[in-house]
Amino acid sequence: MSNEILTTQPAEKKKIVFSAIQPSGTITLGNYLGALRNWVTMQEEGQYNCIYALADLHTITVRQEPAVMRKNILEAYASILACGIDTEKSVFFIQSHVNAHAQLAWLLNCYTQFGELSRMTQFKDKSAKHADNINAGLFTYPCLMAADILLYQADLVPVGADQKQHLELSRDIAERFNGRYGNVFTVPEGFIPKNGARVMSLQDPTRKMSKSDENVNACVSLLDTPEVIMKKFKRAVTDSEAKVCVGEGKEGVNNLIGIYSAVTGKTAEEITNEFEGKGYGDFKVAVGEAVVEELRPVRERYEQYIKDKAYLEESWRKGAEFADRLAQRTLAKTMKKIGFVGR
Ligand code: AQP
Repeated sequence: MSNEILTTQPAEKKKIVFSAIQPSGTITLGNYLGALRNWVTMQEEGQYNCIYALADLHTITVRQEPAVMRKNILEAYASILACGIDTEKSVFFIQSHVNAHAQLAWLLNCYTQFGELSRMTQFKDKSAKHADNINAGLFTYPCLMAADILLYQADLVPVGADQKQHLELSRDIAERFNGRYGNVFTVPEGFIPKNGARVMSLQDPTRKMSKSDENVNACVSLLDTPEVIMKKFKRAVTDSEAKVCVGEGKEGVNNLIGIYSAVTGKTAEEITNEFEGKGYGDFKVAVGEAVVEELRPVRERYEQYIKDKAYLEESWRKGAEFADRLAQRTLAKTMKKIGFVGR
């Protein structure tokens, strides 16, 4: 499909979907159920031209150990292939391999106001969390995200609730730029993917499950062994009511029901009926087993990919070459409009 984006006439063009994920730790069950599984669905439905990126430039807004960062990038790339991203059907590349991201981000910095960036709630949250390192990158992160999206003239961007504000800013930047220079950027629409589950921490179910959570029991990784997955679910925080049903003040159980539902396709009502008269022990085992089976093929494919460095390199090179051609077109047009003189 890749060449289709470059060669087809506008009228025949499929909509372009862009999405990215940060290699800021081992990919979690939350990333999988909330994002990656939908990436694969969109790829397989064939309705869109899908462009997916591993957003490594974004990760350095928080300090990274070089060796750990390299390992995370490699593992995340292999994990995403293992989830089912097929480089014959989707463009899948590593952000730092395409220079245009950093270049367009600089340009967009100059078309974004200090006040707009100051209002971003993620900036406020992350500055509170990393008070010793409130760097300029953390502040201008939304401009890099806007560059990621606008470079590919993306029509659609699947977003979780926490990224809505950033997408709105990308739209504002695009509209402002187009207003001044004519039609340069496609103004992207956000959409909430169907079946996009939000997975919460197993230890503090009022917070979302995150790769960078320091509590290893809070988060199920795609690469956890079945034994580890079972152990984490058995330790998951619940409540004292001992009734498997959705309810207020039952965040832990609500989360487990959400996960079980996302994996098995059963509704919350069906799940409540299934566990009528049974305790949380049985329920947690059932959720753990369902997740183990869901992730088993992913982990098996991951073991193959991670051993095959040559294949990984070939895939990301192909992805970067293709992404680069698309990105350069937008970058060149943007620079010309602003008034730069070409080489
Ligand atoms: N818990 C979650 N439930 C559902 N979806 C989730 N996503 C992340 N966590 C959950 C979705 O995964 C995609 C990629 O996210 P990201 O890596 O760009 O950043 P993030 O949302 O900040 O992910 P993490 O795991 O929480 O990373 P850290 O710990 O580094 O901040 C997005 O589509 C996101 O919605």
